Amino acid sequence: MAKTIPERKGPSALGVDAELARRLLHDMLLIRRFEEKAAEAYALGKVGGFLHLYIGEEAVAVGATSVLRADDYAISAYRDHGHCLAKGADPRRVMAELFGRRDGLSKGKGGSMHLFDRSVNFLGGHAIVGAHLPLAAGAAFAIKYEGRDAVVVCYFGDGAVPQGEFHESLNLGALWKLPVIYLIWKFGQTYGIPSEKVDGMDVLAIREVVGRAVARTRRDKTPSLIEADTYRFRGHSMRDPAGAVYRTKEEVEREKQRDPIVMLRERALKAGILTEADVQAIEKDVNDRIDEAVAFADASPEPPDEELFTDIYKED
Ligand SMILES: Cc1ncc(C[n+]2csc(CCOP(=O)(O)OP(=O)(O)O)c2C)c(N)n1
Repeated sequence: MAKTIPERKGPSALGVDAELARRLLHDMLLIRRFEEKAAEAYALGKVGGFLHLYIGEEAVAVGATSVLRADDYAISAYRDHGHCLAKGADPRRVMAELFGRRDGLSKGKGGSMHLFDRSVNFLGGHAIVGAHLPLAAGAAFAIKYEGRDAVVVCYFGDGAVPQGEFHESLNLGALWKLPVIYLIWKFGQTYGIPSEKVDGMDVLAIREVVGRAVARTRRDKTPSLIEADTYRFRGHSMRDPAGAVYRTKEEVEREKQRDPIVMLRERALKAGILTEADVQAIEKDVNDRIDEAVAFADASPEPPDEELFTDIYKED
């Protein structure tokens, strides 16, 4: 059997064989070396204007492109060399563009931030933060209008998130069901404030992340943004008690494997922090209190009609 790289934990179900591993490594290295050379050329005065490097972030472009087809599209911001090369542009023509030469992808008229290669469906390099998000939606709309099944991958940094285009484009994408994947290369903060993503099903991870944010917010008087990745087991409301109107029962059952209560219980038992007897005592205590709450509510009388006109915060 062919050797495979063990899969990382996570949602990916893709196997990685030697050929794919070679391709991924090759494409990432190509971008890395290309940019090292571009930086050198810049220092030598061969590249005019701006030059934003992508070094260290190659995995995003290469990993994403590796699951695209040739008829799919990519569009990016000004940090675009990696996305353009990964999509298959000729490195010679990309370098020539950086140098402002006639054989460049945009005939030397665009430079580093304005690469464009129709032959590989790379829709640009865009210098204005957030400006290409609606273009991605537009390209996706065209695909849908023409009845094709291609997709658009739109890369951008988290700096675009506070821009109106971000909200407008994602909203239109959702409403019109456009085939576009918005991929944020997150480097630091979202909305210009400290932000973190956390597994919302892991109570200990949430303690850690929120604990950090509370300390920072208290100390620096700055807002924080936390994205807790969760899964609600029940429906939107009791109109959908089974929670299966917009998702399948199988999906819900699968996600229940991540039940935060079960996970904490198992971890605590495994680590010997709690015993079975402790867990049973907790369960009994909780059940008693809930039974008591129901009995209390059952025993409480209906409010009299005159209560309709009283202020609950006023002293009797
Ligand atoms: C509308 C707009 N405002 C400001 C700028 C100036 N600008 C260039 S890069 C940049 C930061 C963008 O950060 P981010 O999107 O997170 O990408 P990163 O550079 O970190 O990869 C800004 C504000 C711009 N190009 N466009």
